[in-house]
Amino acid sequence: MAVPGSPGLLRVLWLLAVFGAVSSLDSGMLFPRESSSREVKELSGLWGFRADKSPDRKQGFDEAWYKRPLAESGPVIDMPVPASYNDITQDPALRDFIGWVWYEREVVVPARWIADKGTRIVLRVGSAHYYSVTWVNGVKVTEHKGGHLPFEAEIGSLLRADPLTPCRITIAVNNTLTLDTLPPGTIQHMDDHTKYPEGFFIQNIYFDFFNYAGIHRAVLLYTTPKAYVDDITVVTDFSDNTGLVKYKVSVQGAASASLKVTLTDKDGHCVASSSEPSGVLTVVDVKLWWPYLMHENPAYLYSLEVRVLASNKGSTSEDVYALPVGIRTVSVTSSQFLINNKPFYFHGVNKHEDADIRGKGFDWPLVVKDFNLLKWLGANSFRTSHYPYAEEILQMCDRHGIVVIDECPGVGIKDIRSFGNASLTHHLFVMDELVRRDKNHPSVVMWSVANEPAAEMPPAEYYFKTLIKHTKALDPTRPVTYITDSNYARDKGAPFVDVICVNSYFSWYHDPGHLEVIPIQLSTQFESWYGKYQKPIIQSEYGADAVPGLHNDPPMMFTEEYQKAVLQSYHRVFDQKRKQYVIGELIWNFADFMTAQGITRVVGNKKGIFSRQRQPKSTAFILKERYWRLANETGKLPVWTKYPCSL
Ligand code: GCB
Repeated sequence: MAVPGSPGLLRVLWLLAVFGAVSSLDSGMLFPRESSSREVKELSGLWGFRADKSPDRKQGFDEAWYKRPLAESGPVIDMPVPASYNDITQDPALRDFIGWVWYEREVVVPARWIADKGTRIVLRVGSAHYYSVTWVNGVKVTEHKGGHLPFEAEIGSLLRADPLTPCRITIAVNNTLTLDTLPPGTIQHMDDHTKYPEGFFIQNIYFDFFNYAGIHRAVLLYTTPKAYVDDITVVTDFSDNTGLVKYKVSVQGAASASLKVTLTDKDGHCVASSSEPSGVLTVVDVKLWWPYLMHENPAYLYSLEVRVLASNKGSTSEDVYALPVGIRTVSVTSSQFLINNKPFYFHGVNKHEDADIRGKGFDWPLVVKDFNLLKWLGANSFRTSHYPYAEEILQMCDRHGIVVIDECPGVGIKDIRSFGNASLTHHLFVMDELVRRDKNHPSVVMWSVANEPAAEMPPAEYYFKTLIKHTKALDPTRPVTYITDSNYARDKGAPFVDVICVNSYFSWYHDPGHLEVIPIQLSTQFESWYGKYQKPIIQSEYGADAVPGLHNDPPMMFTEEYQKAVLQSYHRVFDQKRKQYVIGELIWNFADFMTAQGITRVVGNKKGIFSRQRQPKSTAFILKERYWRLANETGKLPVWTKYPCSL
């Protein structure tokens, strides 16, 4: 975290000190961007698809479906990528499928990519849920455990070995969750044949969203020269009017290389440059990155262009990569969250990547619609409940000034066996992957390592101490938290977090129907947590289900009136406590979303203030009114907001 108020030299020393830690991840995962030296070919569209419905789900591996075109080993259907496969067909068995599914696509690779041996050709999968194995022309190129995060493989030499064969990409994806996956789950076989058919089994999950599966984000081929920018890490700070951009560039594949690093402002003017692979760039008259509604000119981004000129055996090549950079600091006191040394109050939402038909598949129209709704609402922040969102979404946050609590998929850690070594090792690895991917986003201000784990269990203490320490070592510039729903006195991990994030559902899961308990229970909640830890608190979830269009007055559960009354009751308490140590409120949820079927869910969770189709319920207007009032009180509205019709 930044050290508010320290003098310039100390700041540079501090930046140098934290930097070793931030850059300790050994290989990069830069977002693929086109440049004069890089090309990107998106493989979105229709892929061939088959679910392996064999009893043990292993037929595809036993018969090596990846060796030949998929259509030669059985029937194949069209499957859009990116999309979850679950809601695409009319087949309930595919909607609820557990096990391996197979995707295949033949790609025409530009001949010049193949011909030029100085070109690296990289296959990248934005995310596939949960476990994936990838082959190119029948040769395995990579395996990856975990949804929500990208993975890639260099496939140039493979393609060049047989340049006349078309490039056939096969990806097998398995959505089975076990005790040491993130999120965890268990498979339960039902062997009582008086009750269940032969081979019947279910996937138990301990989280409240549909376990959508498939290839959820874009699959790409991209190129770089042989000598390329593998990673860039940026940490920013400022002192008075001077911005500091500490950077480190890692280059791969070059025997010798020279480098040019240029920081340009929005108008394309160079504001600082260097020819060193690491250093601190100084920006005079810095324009800081501010959150939406905190400044008249929010989300200011510079561009850090890195050029690598390499020579290899007499030939030279150049690689160019441009990274958007927002200069800002984040820090936490015992009662405040500071961005650029000014108190920041989170008035935002929790979201899901979730929509009709496409499930968790990335979809630009949905992303842009959601950002328009966030801005309309006057929300300045969201939490990526309960897993990392697509990088394109974080880029939108950088560009629009929406502040992000970036959460890893540590949701539903409820079974004591999920606190074991295998789970912890995987959890630490996922944090490595997440920090490596998202470390340079100015919008990301805090890491959340988990949601509502069974934090009262004895092993939780070691587990969270280790996990939080590890995350802070990866990135000492951002606070770390996890989201709790346990009691302040029993929570074993709370001593290690920087900010207390509490979820509570008074008058819903407890004392259902009794709105009158909210003021007292919520005040007690805040006072107990603050009394014990003296750390700032975010109400990281609160809300109530409302079936859109269902009304009753006096309010009854599941009606829009009840949802409204719950929110208003919470808000009254927030208004008392935000003057003290409550630093934010995030509604559960932005929009209705799909869940597993169950007796408490009527075609999904209905705690959205928007329907799943993004239409407002009455509460959206309540929240809009509140968020704009909060923004008026705590921030500075951008000039264009004076003309509300432009929203
Ligand atoms: C929670 C969970 C969230 C659920 C929500 C609910 O505490 O964090 O994943 O969807 O409650 O509506 O039950």
